[in-house]
This record gives sequence, C-alpha cells and structure tokens, in this order.
Amino acid sequence: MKSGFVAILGMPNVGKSTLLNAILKEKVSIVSPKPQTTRNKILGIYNDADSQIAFIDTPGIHTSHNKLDEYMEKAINSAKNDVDVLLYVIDGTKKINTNVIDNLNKYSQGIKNIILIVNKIDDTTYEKLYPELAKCNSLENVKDIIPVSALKGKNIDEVIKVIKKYLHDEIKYFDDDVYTDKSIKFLVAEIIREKALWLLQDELPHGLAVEITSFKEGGTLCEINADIITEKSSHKQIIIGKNGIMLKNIGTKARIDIEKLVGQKVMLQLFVKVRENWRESGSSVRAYGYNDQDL
Ligand SMILES: Nc1nc2c(ncn2[C@@H]2O[C@H](COP(=O)(O)OP(=O)(O)O)[C@@H](O)[C@H]2O)c(=O)[nH]1
Ligand SMILES: [Mg+2]
Repeated sequence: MKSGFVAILGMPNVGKSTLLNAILKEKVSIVSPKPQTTRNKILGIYNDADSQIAFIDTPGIHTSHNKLDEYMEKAINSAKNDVDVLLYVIDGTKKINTNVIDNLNKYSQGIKNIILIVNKIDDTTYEKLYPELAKCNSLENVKDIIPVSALKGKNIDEVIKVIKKYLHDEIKYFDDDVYTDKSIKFLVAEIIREKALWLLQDELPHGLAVEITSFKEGGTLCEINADIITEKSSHKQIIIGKNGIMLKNIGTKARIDIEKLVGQKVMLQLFVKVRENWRESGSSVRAYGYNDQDL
C-alpha cells in the first residue's frame, strides 16, 4: 500500500479540473471554457487496491489584481507545499513556446518529481504534437511526459501508474469512502456557479459567487435556497433573463447534477443579489467561501 499527495498546476483552461474529475470518476471540481473557473484548492482522493492518492486541484496561474485573485494565488502556493508529485498540465493543442517553458520552470521550483501532462490530445494530431513534445525532453526536473485526453478519459491509467513510482508513504490519510475534503454545500454552490458560467456566455463570468442560504435534507426531498451574487446591478437582469428564463435554466441544469450528488429529489430556489465590487472586499471574499485560513 502506497499513498501520497499530488498537486495539479498549470495555466487557466488547460483542463486541470477535467483531469481531476477523470481520475476520480466523480465530479469534485467544476469545469468551464472560461479562465479562472476554479477558485479554491480542491482535494480529490483516489483509492484503488494498492494505493491512495490525494490530488489537489488549483486555480490557474495568473497575476493578482483583487482580493479574490490574491486568495487564488495563495491557494496555488499552499497546494505546492509538501507534495510528492506535481502534475504540470499544458494544452497539447497549443504551441509549446518559451512562455510555457518559463512558467513551468517558475511554478515548479523546488519540486522534485514533476510529471508533464500534455492534455487535449483528442483535439490535435500526432504529426503536430510530436515536434512540440520534443521541446520538453530537455527539461531538467520533468521526469515523465504523458499525453492525455482528460475529456475522453484517454491515458488516465498511465498517469496513475507513473505517479505510483514516486509515492513512499504507507498509511491511509483518508477513509476509503471519502473522495473530497469539500462539503456537500460547497459542491452544490459550485455546481450552480458552473451552470451559470456555461449559460451566461461572456457577459459576466468573473464577478459571480454563489452562497447557499438554506439547506434542508428531508427523508425524500432536499430543499435548497441559494443566492447568486453579482457585482453590478446591470448584471442582475442578465442573470434573471427575459421572464426569468435564464435563472430557470441555471436552476434546472444545476438541479439535475445536485440530485446525482445528494441521491435525492431536490427543490432548488435561486435568487440574485448585487454586492458591488465584492471581489475587492476581504470580508465579502471570505463570506463567499474564499477564506485563506482554510488553505
Ligand atoms: N478537447 C478537449 N477539451 C478539454 C479537455 N480537457 C478539458 N477540456 C476543456 O477545456 C476547458 C477548460 O477545462 P477546465 O478543466 O475547466 O480547465 P482548468 O481551468 O485548467 O481547470 C473546458 O471547456 C473543458 O471541457 C480535453 O482533454 N480535450
Ligand atoms: Mg479548474
């Protein structure tokens, strides 16, 4: 029995959260085509017959602007502490230029075992990919390079196999039936935020937060009320939509996923609230679930 901790790091949108969900075969981290979808450090725990691996998903690397960005930067740095392996994820459909290499070197400093994950190979060809991969062969700290498709679940077994080479601990840190450190409430709020990110297109992705205001689990029905928080009053109407259709859509899509998560029928009521510039305010950032004491 081997165990250990693995951090997943890389630029926004390369598919880090999709990779974590593919490894766990459970959805613990939300995914969207927009950058900075993941805001927290999310732990996903993988168990099989001879190993237990705790994966830490992180927000994408980017430079700080507001209080929320600062929190995300801290989440990345704290994820790197004390890990046995770093999975550095890059987008295999893009050119591997000096920028990509510089970032990899910068953000993997001090970590011994780095596995380079080249993702999205379903969306490229080997003719295009191989010359790019060749550029990575000379990277000093990179021990392995694994092309994968997180979306199609391709080569994920190989990732697990390679990670196991670097694990030394021989105890289980978590119970077998636990697959994340996050609460059901957190996961529910994230599902709602995910649906909003997908449905709202480019209008207002970054200023959204979701707060669960009431969560009642009954015998057969789970009743949930949640606020979608936005920064501008002009955004409120966009989220509600004409005749409430957008909010209804977000609610319907979220409810389907939440029912899978809680294994019960769900009654979900969504409200929209405006909190001007909440991302600039330390207390609001903490209130909506981004508390650096948790890192
Ligand atoms: N074609 C393709 N798209 C992917 C793959 N993995 C992730 N994506 C897409 O890339 C976008 C960003 O994914 P996400 O996991 O949120 O990236 P993160 O910001 O690095 O966590 C989403 O639209 C995903 O569906 C993959 O293996 N192939
Ligand atoms: Mg993510």
